Amino acid sequence: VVDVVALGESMVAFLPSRPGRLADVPSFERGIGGAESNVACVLAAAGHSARWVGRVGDDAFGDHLVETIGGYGVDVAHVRRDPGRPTGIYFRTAGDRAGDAHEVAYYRTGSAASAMSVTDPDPAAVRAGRVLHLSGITAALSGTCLDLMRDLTARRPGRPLVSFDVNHRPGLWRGTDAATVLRDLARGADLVFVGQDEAWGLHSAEAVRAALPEPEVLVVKQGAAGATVFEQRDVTFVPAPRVDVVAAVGAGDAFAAGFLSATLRGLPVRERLRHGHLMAAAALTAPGDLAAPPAREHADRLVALDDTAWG
Ligand code: KDG
Repeated sequence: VVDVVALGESMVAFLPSRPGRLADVPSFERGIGGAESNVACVLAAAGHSARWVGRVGDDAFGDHLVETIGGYGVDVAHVRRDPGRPTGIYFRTAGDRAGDAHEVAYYRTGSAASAMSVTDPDPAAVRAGRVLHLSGITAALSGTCLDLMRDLTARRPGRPLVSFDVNHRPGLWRGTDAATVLRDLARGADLVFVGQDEAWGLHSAEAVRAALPEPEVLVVKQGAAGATVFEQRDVTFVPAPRVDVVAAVGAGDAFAAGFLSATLRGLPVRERLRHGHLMAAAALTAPGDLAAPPAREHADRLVALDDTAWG
């Protein structure tokens, strides 16, 4: 059994050669993006078996994604190739340093991934892991993708542990009530990650928990301050290490991967949070959507530092 299956759309990402408005950026460097495959890549780098399931076009960008994500050691055997639809791509600004504009331009309408449905990709391959990691991005891609998300978050006996990162991307949701859809999907998950800034206008972690009592484990990420976990009757806050942010994109995925890795290893909640923060710190201090994470032994040593080092 594979440790984690991550399902979602991956895209070729075009990263700006310099800061500034998208309209002014003269050239871009190719990278890869995709919240769920980012999680799979970080998990594979941390020594877990991870599978990414999705759809890409039968085109060069699809080749690049499959080869690059496969190169991280992620199982890509169940990624479908669609000869009739293109691989999604996106462009973004450097953003993220205080005062910079943050713009994202998606070219993914009608993409191969938007044709995902309850029967495609292979449902058996999707459900084959100990953990199935999903995100709210998929729900915004098309009606068939939303149906798939509803199917995968339906509570059924024998399903894998369902992990759901809310990942509200306003640019994908024009005209639709994202808040209600995302909250309903989160209700069906066992483990939920949500940023305080995307948490339905609620202003405290406790208020988020009150609005979302169903998931066994709820992680509320409070930006640079840290994150709070609600699990049974316990509430645990762990501060995040202070870092100089180079690019925030991908930090949430890295956090989820660190937390999931520690969960798979059966570690206590404080360590799960620290592993999340540590992987996020690695992503925050690198320009792309995906940073090389610290190796497991290295991460374990950093997590074991005493409270004074962790602030
Ligand atoms: O979490 C990072 C992702 O947002 C990025 O890699 C691109 O998947 C992406 C999206 O849909 O925004």
